[in-house]
Amino acid sequence: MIVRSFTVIAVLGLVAMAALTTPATRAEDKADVAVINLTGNDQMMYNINEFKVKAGQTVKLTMKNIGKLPKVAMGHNVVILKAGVNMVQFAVAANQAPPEYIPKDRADEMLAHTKLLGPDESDTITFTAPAKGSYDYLCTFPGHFAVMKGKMIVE
Ligand SMILES: [Cu+2]
Repeated sequence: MIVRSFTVIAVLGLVAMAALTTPATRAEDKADVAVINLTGNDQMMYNINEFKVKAGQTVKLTMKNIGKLPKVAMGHNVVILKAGVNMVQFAVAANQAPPEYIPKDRADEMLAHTKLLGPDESDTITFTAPAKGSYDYLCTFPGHFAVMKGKMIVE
């Protein structure tokens, strides 16, 4: 009898905990979105060379090419690399991957990437911020990464 009562209390306790924690967690997840707006211009520059997000947060990143030069001459994208990937080696490989300059054989080295964008084009990508750390991002249009690069800081 004592054992059975204890079991009932324990089960009720679990049900109460689930009821208290689950809805709150879901609501937080929905609200917790980092919105990042990147631009690239005809001077081969991003507007932001560093942005901060929180680990586990949903990141909604929009990249827009605000230049006027044609895409074949001044296309822009953004590729966010996983931790520990050598950016120079990645960019060299990307040079060999026209027309988008996304090296398909290195898919496992990218956290996320946009399309290659011409004037006035934009692309929005959504991904989950990884573990705390510093992650390089770059434009893989040939020659751009020397200046079109930055860091996503995950706190
Ligand atoms: Cu570029």
